[in-house]
Amino acid sequence: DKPTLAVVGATGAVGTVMLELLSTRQDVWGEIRLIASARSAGKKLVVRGEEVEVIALSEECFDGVDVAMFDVPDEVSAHWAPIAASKGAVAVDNSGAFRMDPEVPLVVPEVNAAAARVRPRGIISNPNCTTLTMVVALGALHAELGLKELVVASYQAASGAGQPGVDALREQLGKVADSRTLGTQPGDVRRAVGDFGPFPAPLALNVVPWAGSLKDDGWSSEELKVRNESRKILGLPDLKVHTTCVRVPVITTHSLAVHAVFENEVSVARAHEILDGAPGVVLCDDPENGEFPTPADVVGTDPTWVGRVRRSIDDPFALDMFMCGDNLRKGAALNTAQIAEVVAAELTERD
Ligand code: 11C
Repeated sequence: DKPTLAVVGATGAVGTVMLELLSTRQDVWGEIRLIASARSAGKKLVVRGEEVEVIALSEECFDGVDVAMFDVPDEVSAHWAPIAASKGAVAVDNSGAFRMDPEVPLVVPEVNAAAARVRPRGIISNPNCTTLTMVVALGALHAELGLKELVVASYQAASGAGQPGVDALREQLGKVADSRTLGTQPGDVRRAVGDFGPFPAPLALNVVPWAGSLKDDGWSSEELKVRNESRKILGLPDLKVHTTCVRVPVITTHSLAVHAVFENEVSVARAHEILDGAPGVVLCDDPENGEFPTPADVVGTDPTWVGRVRRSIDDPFALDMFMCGDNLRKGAALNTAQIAEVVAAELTERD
């Protein structure tokens, strides 16, 4: 029998993309059970071309479930993922609740699929979308060249802050679109926009050097996640990572400027060769013809796109690159689905 899948958070921004994905990927699942808060119970959603009624989250929801995906806030996952695991399901969690727990593997199938097999708590974590925008390409480069240090600046889309982020950006863009003067005087955009939504400054006609919550010494939670999660996924606990996370007025698809220092001398030709052959990566690097990834072109696609690959002028051991990835697909729903499929294959193999 094919394994039973539960999708917890089926009605949210990531859940919606998940249902689309499950309808297009190879069908490894028997029953797919859709779970959400009591408010959404009774709604009918389409998955694999069939209408399925959403049921309210409860302990009984997990009866007979083999794999339970969680696309919900940290506190909801923190409470419910262990309950799903205690009922025999493997929980695949897209929140930040368990990522740095040493007893929970943090998995990106192209990089460390085997880690998914060792899960003492019955929980597997899915990384943060900003980490996921670079780690597949960096994993491929690391395997050949040995990664030593990263300097990263992110350009993060509004949908990283969920539907309220997207709504706020669209509303702000509406307020500034017709003006021929806004953006020329200090504070004029701030006053015109009024409500910043989930962002600490206007996002329309602006960039905002902030994502997440304030942590020690002025770091944002997002910057610490990029550092700590990259170290764990790549198995490099001492990797030096310097990150600045920035929000930009893009709806969906995160981008990163990455300076990566390696153990070995690098060349653009060798980097191209590695990236071109790496599963889950598309090399798009022909600046002479104006070809490089941009979020507007990458949105809605699965791979990590890499372009602007240059050898550092001042360090023959370092590359500078630009990467884009859809934060709702590989950054969230797709990687979660891929992990769940790795588990499904393991369960099927065992039977
Ligand atoms: C953002 N990356 O763009 C965040 C959203 O740890 O899963 C995802 C937060 C997380 O704001």
